Amino acid sequence: MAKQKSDDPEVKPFKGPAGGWGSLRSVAEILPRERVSPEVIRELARQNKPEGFACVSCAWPKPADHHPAEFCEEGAKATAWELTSRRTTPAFFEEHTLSELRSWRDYDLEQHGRLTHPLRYDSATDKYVACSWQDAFAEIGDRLRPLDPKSVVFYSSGRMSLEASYMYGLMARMYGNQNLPDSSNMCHESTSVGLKAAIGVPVGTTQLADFEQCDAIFFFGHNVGSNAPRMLHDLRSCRKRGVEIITFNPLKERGLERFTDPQNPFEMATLRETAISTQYHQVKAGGDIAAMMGIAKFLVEWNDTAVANGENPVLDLDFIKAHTSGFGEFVGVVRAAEWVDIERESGLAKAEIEQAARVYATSKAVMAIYGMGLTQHVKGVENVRMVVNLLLLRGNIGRPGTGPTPVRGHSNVQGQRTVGITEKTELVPVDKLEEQYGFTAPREKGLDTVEACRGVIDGSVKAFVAVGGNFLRAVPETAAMEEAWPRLDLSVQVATKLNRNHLFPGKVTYLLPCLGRIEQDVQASGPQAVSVEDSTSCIHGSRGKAKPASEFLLSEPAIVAGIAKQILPPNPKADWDAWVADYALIRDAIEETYPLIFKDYNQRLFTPGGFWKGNKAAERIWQTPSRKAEFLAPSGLSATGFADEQGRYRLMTLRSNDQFNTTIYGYHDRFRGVKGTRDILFMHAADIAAAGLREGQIVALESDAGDGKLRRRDGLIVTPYAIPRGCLGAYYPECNVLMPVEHHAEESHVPAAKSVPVRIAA
Ligand SMILES: Nc1nc2c(c(=O)[nH]1)N[C@H]1C(S)=C(S)[C@@H](COP(=O)(O)OP(=O)(O)OC[C@H]3O[C@@H](n4cnc5c(=O)[nH]c(N)nc54)[C@H](O)[C@@H]3O)O[C@H]1N2
Ligand SMILES: Nc1nc2c(c(=O)[nH]1)N[C@H]1C(S)=C(S)[C@@H](COP(=O)(O)OP(=O)(O)OC[C@H]3O[C@@H](n4cnc5c(=O)[nH]c(N)nc54)[C@H](O)[C@@H]3O)O[C@H]1N2
Ligand SMILES: [Mo]
Repeated sequence: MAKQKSDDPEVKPFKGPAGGWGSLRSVAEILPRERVSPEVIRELARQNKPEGFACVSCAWPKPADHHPAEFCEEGAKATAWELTSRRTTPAFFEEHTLSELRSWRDYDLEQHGRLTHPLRYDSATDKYVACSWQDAFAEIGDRLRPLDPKSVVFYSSGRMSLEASYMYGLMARMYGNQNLPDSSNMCHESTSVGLKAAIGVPVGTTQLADFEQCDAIFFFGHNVGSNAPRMLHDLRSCRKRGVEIITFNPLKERGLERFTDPQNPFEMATLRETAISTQYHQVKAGGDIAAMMGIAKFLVEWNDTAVANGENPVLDLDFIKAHTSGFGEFVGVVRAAEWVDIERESGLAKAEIEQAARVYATSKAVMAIYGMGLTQHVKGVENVRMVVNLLLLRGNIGRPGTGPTPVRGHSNVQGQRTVGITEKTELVPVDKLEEQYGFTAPREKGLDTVEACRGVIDGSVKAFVAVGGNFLRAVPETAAMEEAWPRLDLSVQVATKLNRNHLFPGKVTYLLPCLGRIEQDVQASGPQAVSVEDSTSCIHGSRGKAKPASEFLLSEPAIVAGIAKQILPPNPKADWDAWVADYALIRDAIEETYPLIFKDYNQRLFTPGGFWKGNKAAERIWQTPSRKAEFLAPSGLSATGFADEQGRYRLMTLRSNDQFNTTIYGYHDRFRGVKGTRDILFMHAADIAAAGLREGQIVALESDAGDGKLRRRDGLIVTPYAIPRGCLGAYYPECNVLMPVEHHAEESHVPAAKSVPVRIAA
């Protein structure tokens, strides 16, 4: 087995741009590493194009007028990862016990290749053994039927198609629960909660066309160069038009600094770069509310002056009057905020904030783009609402070139929510489902990710079914979770590759291999297509054409149906077999449940650029209780949820440029200059000195949650880095062991992964 070398780690500033030759070189290295066939090259040409397949990496929209190659370095890695020629067969499991595999790194587990057979865990030998699909479904059914539905969790990770997601959510409700946590619970749930309360929709209001009409972009807490690189094309076009891009990020992320378009031969040949951010503010982790409060303070002040002088107001007072509520109270809070507090909490000087405010005040159309840097905080929902407050001040929602633009994570994470993967009754048309399928749907709120973790630890969760993802690795408190997992009566994991979650069996355990989205999915009626929803609410068809990794794989819809038929009484209205035979029938069922969003679903499936599901807030129709857009003042200036203390740091857990969530593609983080290791602790040079440490020293982090529980991560290399004082950076998921389950966003329960209170131990 090929183990990538992780010795000789090296950290040295990276001088190149995002994209550019480094990106092409990286793609050229991946393809041989995965030992891919020429087929992969063919598939890359179909990626993100009409009639092609929707990339399995990020959720950035796929434009109608696409580039010759509509994929990025990260998308190429994801495709190669799925189409690798490597295989993890039953013979592999004959040679390795789970105890042994638990000592392997995440990288080595997945790098071994695609799972090929359904597997059952045999506790006598501590090994997985091949089994038949029939036996697997039968025993899963036997175990699930007698359980109290409330004690069973149905997790999914956000790449499952709309079709499979709809079936999965329906199955859970017919079985008797809404315990449907998904990766969104760890990701943009703060957006879903915050935007819903403020503007009446749980999603962003913008589309790709808005990039052509904005004149400023405010960019918070998203690492575009690594995590949504195709957006760099949109940002670059904006810069060419002179759009101001004002970035707030504790780290200087290369993709936000400069970019060379690998698709542009002239730029590549001449090493031309486009500077992306026109202002770069290294805000403290958790300091965005304060920074935005500072901007709002300038705007209010300038508005006062303008109005007093009889000039045009700086705030859009007509919009505020006609469309919003809560303005007076919000402005009261803004006026009361003190500059010393704003500067301390944001880590930015008043003059710096003034620069940003000046651009905001003089721009006609502003978009606000953001990611995990805002959502994954104790006050993550307040962060999101503060973005809305800022936009509302100048009517920057519901006009061309304006609006909140959350950058979603997984390729269909937003879509899963659209078709019923949610623990919240109010997000699902339960009455409609009851009528359509003739059953009584549960109304009791289901378990989200944090509650599911609590349930696994306290033993109230008895069975866990996961379609995709790596729950045990992605969640907080990984040590306690791994310890508790074997107490489950049943653990079922549907996956494409072996990951750490699979190494922790329950009393009965199945590991079921499925087709990936790039692979051809042939059912009784012929080859099938599926669909996904992107970050801008556009729905795209996706057709896999690659040869499946093994003849024993089933599709996700087929696996969901296989379980559903075992645990539910026959119901002619939910014909699982007919759905699996022809996915167009699942889409008809989805259209019946959601007639407005999915009108003419099958006919519109392959609309170039996708078909838009619509957005009331974008039309300035506010589906809030007050029927207005809500100014909602934050409860304080810091998003961290804990007080600063001597020796306590704010740890941000980060993705590298060489991973997709818990999937580690490699040990380089090119843009941050890290080579050959992930055991890095990014720290300000002055903090290193003040703590009596030195560069390269190996230290441990301990959680400083104040609950008396020891959580520790050893072996981190102290690395001086341009990061605000008092803040630390280290990689996810290796540092999840430091995160208490209870350290989460207050209203959305998103684990607060961007400000974990820690101390440094020698
Ligand atoms: N290649 C690749 N693509 C991906 C993923 C991947 O792992 N690899 N993951 C996918 C998923 S599921 C998601 S959710 C997205 C994640 O994409 P991002 O939203 O970019 O998430 P992170 O990589 O966690 O990086 C968060 C960024 O926020 C900054 N940050 C941290 N704390 C703060 C703060 O308090 N304030 C501000 N202003 N900034 C802060 C960090 O420096 C970093 O630049 O990407 C998706 N796309
Ligand atoms: N500390 C910290 N924790 C975090 C975060 C953070 O920034 N910091 N980010 C959070 C976020 S934003 C997210 S979204 C979660 C991610 O949490 P998850 O979505 O649970 O994790 P992934 O790493 O995306 O899942 C990878 C696994 O999915 C399986 N897989 C891949 N493709 C397919 C497929 O087509 N079908 C099926 N069935 N399985 C497939 C593979 O077996 C692979 O091992 O992590 C969260 N956790
Ligand atoms: Mo995510």
